[in-house]
Amino acid sequence: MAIVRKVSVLLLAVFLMPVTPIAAAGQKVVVMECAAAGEKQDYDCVVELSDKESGAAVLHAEFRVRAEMPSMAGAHRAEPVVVQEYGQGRYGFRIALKKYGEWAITLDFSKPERDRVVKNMMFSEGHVSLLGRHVQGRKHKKHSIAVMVHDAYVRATAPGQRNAAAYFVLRNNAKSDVRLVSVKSDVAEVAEPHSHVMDEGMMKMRRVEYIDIPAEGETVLQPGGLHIMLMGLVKQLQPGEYVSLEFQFDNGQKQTMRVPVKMIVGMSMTSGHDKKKHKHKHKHD
Ligand SMILES: [Cu+2]
Repeated sequence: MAIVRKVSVLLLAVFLMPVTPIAAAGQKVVVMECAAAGEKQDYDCVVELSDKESGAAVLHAEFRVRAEMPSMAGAHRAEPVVVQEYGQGRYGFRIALKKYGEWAITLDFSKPERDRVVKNMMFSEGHVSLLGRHVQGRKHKKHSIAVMVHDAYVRATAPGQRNAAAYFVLRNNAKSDVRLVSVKSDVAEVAEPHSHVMDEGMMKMRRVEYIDIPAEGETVLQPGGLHIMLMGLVKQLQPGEYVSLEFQFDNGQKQTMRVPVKMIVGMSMTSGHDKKKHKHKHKHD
């Protein structure tokens, strides 16, 4: 159990509120930042885990997240949410709070060890602040998480298939537009952004140079629309596996994520693929 002392309500006029590290009962330091994710009371939170002694990032942790309002004695709860590993000790999740006010966010860890961390945070319109002790001297990384990647997955492939597609939601919490300029993957020779366009009554895929995410907005990559084409796969992608995707944004943000491979039923990945207009540097079949 983390010790959370209520000292003061910090109402800071920043959109992204960096939050103080709280040492868990285990061997790790947990830092959490949350930012409003849209019109509703949805919040995007990023958790950074590091080893208490060495400071090294804690990888492949597993935990569940739930939230409740301490003042309402169980009356207001947020559903447990899925946590996505971003790599480098960072994890993200979106939580839907139904009310503004003080919420206790509970992280229940099953890996690397059983552990529970509770953070009490004040969510009000446009602001998120920590209720608890303030640790001086921590370098605030206010813009480190301008863009958050959600619900990412890669489509599973059949044996011999050379291409796959990755889909996700890009949320931009910054007050200016951000551009996704490149993607790399450990399982593909080339990863490039594509869009689907209607051409002479046919749906075709086209390479695009970048993907824009509007200020305080979202861009959705989904089947039939924008996607990241993974070309020249080095192996078959099977459901349950993970691939690594590295994102580079034009604001300098770089992020590596472990993304699950999923079997997608329905529209074939290669449907409408215009091989003549698709100029790839490598051969693909
Ligand atoms: Cu494509």
